[in-house]
Amino acid sequence: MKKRALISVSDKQKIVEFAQGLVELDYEIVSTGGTLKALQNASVPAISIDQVTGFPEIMDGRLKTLHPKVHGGLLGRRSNPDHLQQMEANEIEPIDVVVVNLYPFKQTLVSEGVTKEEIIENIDIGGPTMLRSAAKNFDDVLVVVDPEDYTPVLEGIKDASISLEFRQKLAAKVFRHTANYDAIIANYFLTQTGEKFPETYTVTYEKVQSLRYGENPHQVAAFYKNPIQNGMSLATAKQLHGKELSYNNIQDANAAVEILTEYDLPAAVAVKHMNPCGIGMAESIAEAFQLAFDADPISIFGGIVALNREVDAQTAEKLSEIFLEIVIAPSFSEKALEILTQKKNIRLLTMEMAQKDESFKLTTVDGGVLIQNKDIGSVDVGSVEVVTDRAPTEEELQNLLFAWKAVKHVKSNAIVLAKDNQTIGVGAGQMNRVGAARIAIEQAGDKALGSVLASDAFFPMPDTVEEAIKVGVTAIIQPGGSKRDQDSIDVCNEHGIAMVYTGMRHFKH
Ligand code: 93A
Repeated sequence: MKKRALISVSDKQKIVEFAQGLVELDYEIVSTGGTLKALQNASVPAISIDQVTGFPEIMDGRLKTLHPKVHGGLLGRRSNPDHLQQMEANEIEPIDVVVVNLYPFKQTLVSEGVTKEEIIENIDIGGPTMLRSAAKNFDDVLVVVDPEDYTPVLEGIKDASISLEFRQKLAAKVFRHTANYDAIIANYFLTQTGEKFPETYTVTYEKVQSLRYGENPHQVAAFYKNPIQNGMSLATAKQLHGKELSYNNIQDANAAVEILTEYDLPAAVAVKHMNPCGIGMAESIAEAFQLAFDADPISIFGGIVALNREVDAQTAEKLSEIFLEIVIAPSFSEKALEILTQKKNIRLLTMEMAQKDESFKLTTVDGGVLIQNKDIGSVDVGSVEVVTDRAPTEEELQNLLFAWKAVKHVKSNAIVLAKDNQTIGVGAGQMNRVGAARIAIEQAGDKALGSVLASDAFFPMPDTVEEAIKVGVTAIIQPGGSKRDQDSIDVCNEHGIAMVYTGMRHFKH
């Protein structure tokens, strides 16, 4: 009796060659509707699945292969006489090779203008069932889910070199694949029903690349992407020039673009160790970068610069004067590229910088993960509350909001000093608030006179306000909510300082 291969694939690439190869190795091919047509069009001999099942494909293809003649042929153990006897009694012929790839659920989900009905129809039931049956019986059945395996499988059959280990590897691939497939479907249903935190949380990430090392050279690392995330993502950013991204590069670049999503006007940010060392906003992107650079011309060295407008030649000239790890922007003008690509070591990336939907952030702790939605909270002119005798001037208010957007992205405890749409001092990641303020103030130096201050969380005592007033800060923005708020307000009032509350804090640990 001829050996049998069942082929049922959505992605029909390379399938004709593979099937032809099996025919040449004396296999009989059984196929479902679309696959059969593709094979017949290419003159590859094949019979239809209904010839095996004796049952038509019905319900628009929802029922094609879900039949005991198929699953008996996949699950029956060739080494078990009872199974063999039962197969014979029920006229079940063994199937020796199964080639299946599934309805493109993920691609359908992220395609534009797709309807719910189309999404649901792309949930493959028969395909995973065959894959799982065959994978369970990997001893007897070769199961091929990945087109990359077509050639090795053909060659292995040809020279009879297929080992049990190889079969089991193919089976493992199947269970990984169907688990991922189901997880994506489950996540889709969860988002549809609004359920955020189910009893178990399954996330499937797909490998983008192995990284040379992690945060340090003695750590191993890889980059995985969320396959169904739309919009802005480092995983889909386009690299135009330079060496491969490192682990730290990816984290820093991500931090940089997240900061930029806060600003609508042309803005530039320089990031070091995931904190902004300079942010500038201006009429043109060249001016914005100049501000970001001048904010802290020392820390920017070896940093990552992100810009939210096309990089033009003028900006490129300026960028090329310093050593930078990465420049990332929505696009680069031709001239800008010409200038920047002369630098061998700079990495140039393009990426869309629209704010990400309501995606979740995962943080690992030993033995588990913490999940929360992203901090997409923001305030505007209308939602801040003036708590001092003096209200901020129009200009102060603009600067306060600019600084507030910046401080949200600085590691807590965070203090930012700003003036004229430029950060002039950033105090990050200190264990006490006044410590962060001191760092920001010291960095601002003379520029602190007439600046504004933003604090990511409330002042537990008035010491930060006192330090700020000493150097000439004129207005302060903070969430409010401390037991000792009044002490800070009193100090402000004594000195004619304006203070506003946001009612929202931005811890970032
Ligand atoms: O709708 S299904 O879940 N019902 C089935 O019985 C079934 N059997 C195979 N989808 C089913 N398939 C899938 O059809 C395969 O996984 C494959 O993706 C696709 C191939 O269909 P066609 O050969 O008609 O293009």
